[in-house]
Formats: sequence, structure tokens, C-alpha cells
Amino acid sequence: MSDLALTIQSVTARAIIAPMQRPVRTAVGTIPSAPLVLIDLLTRQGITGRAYVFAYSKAALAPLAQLVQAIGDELEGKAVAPTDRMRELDRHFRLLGWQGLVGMAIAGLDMAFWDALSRAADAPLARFLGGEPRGLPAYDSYGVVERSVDEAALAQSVASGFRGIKIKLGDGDLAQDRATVKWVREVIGPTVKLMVDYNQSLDPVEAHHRIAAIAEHDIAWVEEPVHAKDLAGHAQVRATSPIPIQMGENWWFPRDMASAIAAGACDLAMPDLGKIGGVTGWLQAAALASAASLPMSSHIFNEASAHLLVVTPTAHWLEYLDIAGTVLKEKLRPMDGKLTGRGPGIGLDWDEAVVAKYKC
Ligand code: SMN
Ligand code: MG
Repeated sequence: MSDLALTIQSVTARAIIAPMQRPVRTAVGTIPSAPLVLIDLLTRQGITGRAYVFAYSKAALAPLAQLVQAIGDELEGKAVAPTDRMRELDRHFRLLGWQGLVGMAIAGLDMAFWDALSRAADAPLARFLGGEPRGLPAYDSYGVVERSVDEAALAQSVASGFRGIKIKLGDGDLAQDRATVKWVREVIGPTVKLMVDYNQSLDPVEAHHRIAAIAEHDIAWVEEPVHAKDLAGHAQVRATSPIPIQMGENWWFPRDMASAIAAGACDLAMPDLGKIGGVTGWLQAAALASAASLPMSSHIFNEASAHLLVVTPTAHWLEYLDIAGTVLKEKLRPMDGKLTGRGPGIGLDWDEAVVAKYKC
């Protein structure tokens, strides 16, 4: 076994805009392609840790890359010890607050730390964290769907083995939601799980009406029906909802998750690796979910999530939404509706020719 005492030599952050298989169309706007910051963390021992973070908007891409670079530069000469680094960074950014782009930059660096450590141990991240990589049930994640455009793809997702499908609602009125859910249920059949995501677009009263209108079609969860910050609103919707309420992709670090649990805001949890604080934040979130008996799913970040759900006691669903596959040497592909994490580390190796093509 190699020595796990790694020292940070340098960090390189590169901004790219990667094409996606389909745009992420939501009730609050469309993301046509993936603005990503690719992180390479070089160590003095010759191991490179890799990770990426998702900037959501093109406008945030350059500032996010600059933050990763600037925070990374200050880490030079320090040990690759994610728990220690996170404790220091938490203090360092306490006055500014580490939600937002700073938090995403830190999450990306944290993921690169864990990648480097597990690569040094020549182990997939799941094994490094005490689990054995296995196929995790994944759902195929769609945006707002239209019958004329998406019917064939949805049928194909089911034929390929996916046992769950997520669609986004709230782009039109209640009647449109109802009609969409009806035809999607017809296409995917009665046994495949169907999740719906409102992306924070409703108020609690409207959410109550819409949930009542779609409930007959056997929905596995309703995601972020109201503003993610409105925990009382989520709890209010949850009190009358016959469908489990899902949230978590907008929790900034485990502290936000603890607040949501305390407010009784949701039945299910789905932290996002870029907002929950990378691998270190995820592991703390997994402990909170386990202690509160909340089934926990992932949000984007297919590759790292395929490792982390293995060591999540209440692991539920992996969201299959490929934002970075285009720039990887080997894309992580679902097999019979399941995703298995690949090592060493998180399993990210950049296809440099493709990266060069999409570099900003
Ligand atoms: C989502 C939003 C933005 C980018 C990717 C995914 C979404 C989801 O809320 O849950 O898939
Ligand atoms: Mg969502």
C-alpha cells in the first residue's frame, strides 16, 4: 500500500462549457450546456486528484474558476487532509459566509482531495471509504418533457433498464402538469417509479392544488415544490401531500440540511455534492439522514455519487444526469438501470483533446 501522506503542490482550475445530451429545461429556466470547472490537484508525491464543479450559469463560470484557483493557491504546501482543510476553510470564510460560489469552490477542492487520497491507496473512492462498489439503482432524469419530442427517448430509457424516471413540471398550468404526468405514465408503464420536480416554482397553496391533481398517477416524490429557502412552506405542503416531498439540492453544507430536518420540511433528502461541501460534507449529510431515517438520493455528479451512495446508510436513488461525460476519457454508463462507480478514486480522467475543444 502506498503512503497516504500527500502534500499539495498546486491546483489548476479550468473553465469549460460542455455539451449535454439534452438541455436541462426547468420551470425556472433552461440550462443548454454544462458550465464546468475542472480541477486538477497536483501533489508532491506525483498523485493528481481530479474533480469538477457545476457553475449552473455561464455568468458564474469564470468567477467560480477564479475562486477555485485562488483558494487552491493558498493551500500549497499543506497536507491533503480534507477534514483538517475543511475545518480551516470554515473558519477562514466564516465572516464572508461560505454559501454560494465560495462553497462550490471549496466543495470541488474537497472532492479533489478525496480523489487524490483514494488514488494514492489505488482504491475506488467507495472502497477507500469502507464500502464495496456495487450497482446502484439510478433514475433517468429529464427536464420539462413534450410528447412530440420526448416520447421515444422515455420509452428507450425504460427499455434500457431504468426503473425510475424523473420529469420537471411547473412550466405551464395545472392542466398541463396533469396531462404531462398522464401521458408519461402511459409511456413508462405502471411499475416504473415516476418522480416530478417543480424546481421551486410554486407557492404552497398552488403546490397543494397541483399535487392533488397529479397524485392519482402514482408519483414517487414531488421535488422542491416551493422556494428551497422556504422550509415552513415545504412543511406546509408536506402536511397535506399524499406524495413524499423531496428536497436537498439547494442545501448549503450540512447545516442547511439540519435546519430542513428540524423544520420537518421533507420526507426524502437529495444533497448536491457541489453545495453540501464535497465528499466531507456528503458524509456528514449521510449521518444526518441516517439519524433522521431519511432516504437519501444524489443530485447530478454521476461519478462521485456512484461511490458515495455505497457508503450512505439510507441510500435511495442515484440521479442519472450526465453533465461531464463528454470530457471524460471513459464515460460512466448505466447498465440495466444501475450505475457502478469506477476507480481509482472518483474515476475521472479528462479527455484532453475534448477539454481543449470546449475550454473557455
Ligand atoms: C437540476 C437543476 C439544475 C441542473 C441540473 C439538475 C434539477 C434536478 O433540479 O433535480 O435534476
Ligand atoms: Mg431538482
